[in-house]
Amino acid sequence: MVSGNLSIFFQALQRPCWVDVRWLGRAPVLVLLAAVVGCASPQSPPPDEKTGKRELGNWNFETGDFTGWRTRSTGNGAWHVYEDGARPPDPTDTDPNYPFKVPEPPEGRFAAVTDMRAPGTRILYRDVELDGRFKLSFTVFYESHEVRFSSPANLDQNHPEPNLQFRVDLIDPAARLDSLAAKDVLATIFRTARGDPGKLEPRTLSFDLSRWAGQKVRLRFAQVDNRGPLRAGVDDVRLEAVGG
Ligand SMILES: [Ca+2]
Repeated sequence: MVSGNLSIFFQALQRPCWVDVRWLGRAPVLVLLAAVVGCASPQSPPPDEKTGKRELGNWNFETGDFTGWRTRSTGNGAWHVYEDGARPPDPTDTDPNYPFKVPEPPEGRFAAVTDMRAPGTRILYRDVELDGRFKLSFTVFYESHEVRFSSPANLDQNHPEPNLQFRVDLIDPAARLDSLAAKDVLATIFRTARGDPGKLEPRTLSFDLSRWAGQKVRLRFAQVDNRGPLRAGVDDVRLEAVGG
């Protein structure tokens, strides 16, 4: 009987939360427990306790797509949601001369990554209404097959000189999406620079957004390459309320 109940328990764990009521007549305690544990599994993370925004907004890409986000690409390539670091998310959009191999999604099942066959600029972004003081955090990684990073003051893959960069900015939502003008870029949270190593393992960064409390800002992840693939990734973006 114990093993039977355990079987029901583990079956329930693998089912969507909403079907567990079927089992109530047989093992109510275990099934209710399974429902609670199942609902709290890593594939279904709870919303942030303070903001309630995380799951609703797909900040960690666990819907398996870009729900809540927007992307824009020029030239070749794009941002993709992926779940296997050794398998290109779109086989038609990857350079076979530089096989796709990136870290596994740093959090949960899915993350976002750029992939490409030729020069391009890929931007992933979303607007955030900061109705209070928040701390932003996210995880980034990259892998370049051309280790000489170069960051001219534009995101143009047609720039005549090498343009190989990955950067994360807070920008004015009214600005041109690819602007690097000082009046448009409110803050640069991360950027590659000349001399950086060609590979960055997943690293979590945080940044205080309190200065923009009460405003709407645009979070922009931008990656450009015109001298070989630079695959850049992001996951687990969080907004957490700070202070009282
Ligand atoms: Ca994730």
